[in-house]
Amino acid sequence: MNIRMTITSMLAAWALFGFVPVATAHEDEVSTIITEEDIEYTPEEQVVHVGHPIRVVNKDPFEHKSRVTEQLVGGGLGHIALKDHIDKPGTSYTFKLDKPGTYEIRCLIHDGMTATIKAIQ
Ligand SMILES: [Cu+2]
Repeated sequence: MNIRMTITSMLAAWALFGFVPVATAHEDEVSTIITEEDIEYTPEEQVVHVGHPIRVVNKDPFEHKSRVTEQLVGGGLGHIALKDHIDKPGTSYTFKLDKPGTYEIRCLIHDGMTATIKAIQ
């Protein structure tokens, strides 16, 4: 893939999902890992700092579709921090939470596949 195609596909990803997937060796060292395996997110609960890279790794041999949504203190759902990312088998991607709060990561394909991410300052 040449540089122009790379930039074009990154811009397309940004337009679709509101973020640019990042995958560098350096980030692997500092990312918090959430694994998708056997139709479960592991760990079920995770605390991260705001702005800290969270890497989602799909170890299942099939797709997941992840949405990360803020859970409001009084109940209900707030803003969507990660919109319906297609997690291809054997791939990973990174996202960040920009605002403190409690978030739910949910697979839109597999009912009951959820985990909690708490973002602190
Ligand atoms: Cu799934």
